[in-house]
Amino acid sequence: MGVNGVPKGSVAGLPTPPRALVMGVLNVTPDSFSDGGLWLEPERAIAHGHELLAEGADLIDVGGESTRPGAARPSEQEELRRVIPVVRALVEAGAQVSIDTMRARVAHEAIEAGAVLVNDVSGGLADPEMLPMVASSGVAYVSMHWRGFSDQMQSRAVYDDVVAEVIKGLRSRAEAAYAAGIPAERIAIDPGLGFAKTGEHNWTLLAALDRLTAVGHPVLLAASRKTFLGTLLSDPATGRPRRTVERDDASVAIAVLAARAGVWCVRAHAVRPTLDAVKVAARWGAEEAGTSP
Ligand code: PMM
Repeated sequence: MGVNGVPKGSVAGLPTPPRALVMGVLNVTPDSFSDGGLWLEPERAIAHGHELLAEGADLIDVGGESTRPGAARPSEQEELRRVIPVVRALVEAGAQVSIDTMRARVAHEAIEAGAVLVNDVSGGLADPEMLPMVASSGVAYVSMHWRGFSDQMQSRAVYDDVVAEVIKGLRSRAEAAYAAGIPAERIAIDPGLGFAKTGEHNWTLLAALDRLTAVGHPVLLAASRKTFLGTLLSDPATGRPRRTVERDDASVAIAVLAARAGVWCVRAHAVRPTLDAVKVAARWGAEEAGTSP
């Protein structure tokens, strides 16, 4: 585990504050599970991106494909139409933009528009062109643990030992990334909470974050507003899951615990409270370590 509250590792080419980074979520989709449809028009998406930037997001993660369980894929043309104007406008506004895509062509055009990070939830498995394209572009890469597209992933949530199998999968995809020419210092890993994982699997992985940070790449964690939090917070009277937009306090709690465990970056819908929380975790850890300002 890293020093409490201080991220374990950094990714070449990205900001390095002495705390976990906060990646703001900007889904330009009709159907993402928490904010789908809200920012589908480019102007609205750009305006929301400006809000995330003003709240202090270190990175803004622009995505045009919903990965909610069961979601259908948009065409490549449609994905490009959704994301490229948004990436361009936010880069012009001074943001560090991450492109959340499984398609090499979308990633390539986003990089041309100024994106500095490719966030590939398939770890390079969905598009054989992705790893070589990222290698030649020189940007940073997030490789997430993945077991297939959204229409099939829930049936693949079967593990004997979820932590060991996720770590094995992440190591094997990191090796594929090195083999394609992406330098190790540009790669972060992500256990992919909710992707071919039940809520129980997610909690098991969270409790084992120290084993993930020991793999040797900075760890990104994306728990914000996910279904397992809705289940945890379900109404005791009706059993109904907590609504997505009312899961931010729990998401912030996860962010602070993840920061304590040495996670490099947390992906969040509610940027301002998440940033406050990781600052608290870092200050607290510095006090413990005797390195406070
Ligand atoms: N989850 C979603 C989208 N992109 N990217 C990474 N690296 N890790 C994730 O777990 C992840 C992701 C789905 O959540 P959303 O609908 O709130 O964007």
